[in-house]
Amino acid sequence: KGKVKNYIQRLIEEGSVLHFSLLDPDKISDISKLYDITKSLYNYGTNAFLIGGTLGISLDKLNKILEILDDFDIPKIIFPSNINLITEKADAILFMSLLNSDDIYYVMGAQVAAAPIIKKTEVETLSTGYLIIGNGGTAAHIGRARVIPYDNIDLAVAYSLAAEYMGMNFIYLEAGSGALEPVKPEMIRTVRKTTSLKIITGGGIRTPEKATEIATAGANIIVTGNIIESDLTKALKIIESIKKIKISE
Ligand code: 1GP
Repeated sequence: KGKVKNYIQRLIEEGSVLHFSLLDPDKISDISKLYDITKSLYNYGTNAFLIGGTLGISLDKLNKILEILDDFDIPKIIFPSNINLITEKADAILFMSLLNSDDIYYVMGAQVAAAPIIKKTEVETLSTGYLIIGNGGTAAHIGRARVIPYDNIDLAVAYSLAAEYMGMNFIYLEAGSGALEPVKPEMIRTVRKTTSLKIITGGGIRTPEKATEIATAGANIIVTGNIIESDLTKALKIIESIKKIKISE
């Protein structure tokens, strides 16, 4: 119980910024290459695999991916877009509420439907407030998010504080997969200063420089997805740059 959360907590306490590799089942063009790709990510030190995406995902493909990842002793975490992506093959699930959605289904409905299913498995839940910033891409469209403008730090802080007061552990500041611009460092810095939530961020992070800037601003966990498929060497460089950072508090 609590294994994945403790693992994350320990690394953060040691002063590390974590990197999570997002594998979107719908975007993996050739599953036969997945083992080699994930092995490089693992060897470079990615801290966990996040598996999920908004469109075109089947439980079957998700399970196949999880079987391939079984060789690696880092957590495999489901990043769900809906209730159809729960499987006991994963170690944990980001149990998320899309805080800035106008649709109650994404705020609390899917969670209620999913809870009894999760209870029957050993899958650990990581309580996460999910906040969509900027353009927000497909996730914003499907999730009916009232997106937070990139510069509206006050709104991001207010939502994050609310998430903290409701007892959540993580806040995921999401710019949307493939976003032209990641979440701005200033927003991350301010959320970090004003709340005690662990910050996950992703969406549009494509260079080691951006990743470093975001990590030093105070993100605890950096997620990259698209770049793994489009330019693996770059993705590995991003991991390398994140590994170099040590935060002292
Ligand atoms: C999307 O935050 C993730 O949910 C990652 O985004 O695919 O743009 O890296 P990218």
